[in-house]
Amino acid sequence: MKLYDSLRAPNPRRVRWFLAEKGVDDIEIVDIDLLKGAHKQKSFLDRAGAANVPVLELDDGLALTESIAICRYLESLYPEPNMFGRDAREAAVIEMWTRRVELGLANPLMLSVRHTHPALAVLENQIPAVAENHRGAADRALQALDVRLTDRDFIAADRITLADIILVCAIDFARLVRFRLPEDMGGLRRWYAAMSARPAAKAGVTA
Ligand SMILES: N[C@@H](CCC(=O)N[C@@H](CS)C(=O)NCC(=O)O)C(=O)O
Repeated sequence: MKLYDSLRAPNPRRVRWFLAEKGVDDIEIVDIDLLKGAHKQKSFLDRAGAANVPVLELDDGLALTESIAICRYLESLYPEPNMFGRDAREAAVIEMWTRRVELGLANPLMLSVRHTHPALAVLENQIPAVAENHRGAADRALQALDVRLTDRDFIAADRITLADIILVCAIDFARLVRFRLPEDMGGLRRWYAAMSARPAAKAGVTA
């Protein structure tokens, strides 16, 4: 297997973090320079079928894109520690929170960065109003998550799951545009400090 990755990009980092939690370190990593357009080259597109990362290329040539699909496949290969749910009920709750975090927060935050940060102008036709609109949506979603985390250590279960990984990667990416968790969001700030202290937090970031 090969994992096509890009340092500093939030979606590949989800996969790197997920693998680190599972102690998997023997998958070949191929760095793709997004800012130089390496993902738009024919050789990459022929292989991956989509101009984005992460891509997990299996030994039979199948290219999996979408970070959540990749993590689900990796969970089947490396089931412990479990991060997608041990039974139907738990899996449904984890999926519910994973989608809430992805759609309500990670996607809006990512768009607010892409439409703002000067270095990302090569990837995005930047429209300041889009950034502002999505930033507002992200702020509202953060409030709900802060309430959820008031008396919990993790978003969806009694242990780290993909929902936590998606959220922390989104928050860290938004630091590029000086995003910080508001001082009064005690639940989220406590959770964020604990997530950032995990050894896996170093996965997929530059030194
Ligand atoms: N929903 C996809 C999103 C993948 C994605 O947008 N990746 C970004 C990097 S974080 C990318 O490759 N962008 C290339 C571009 O914008 O041209 C996933 O979760 O894997």
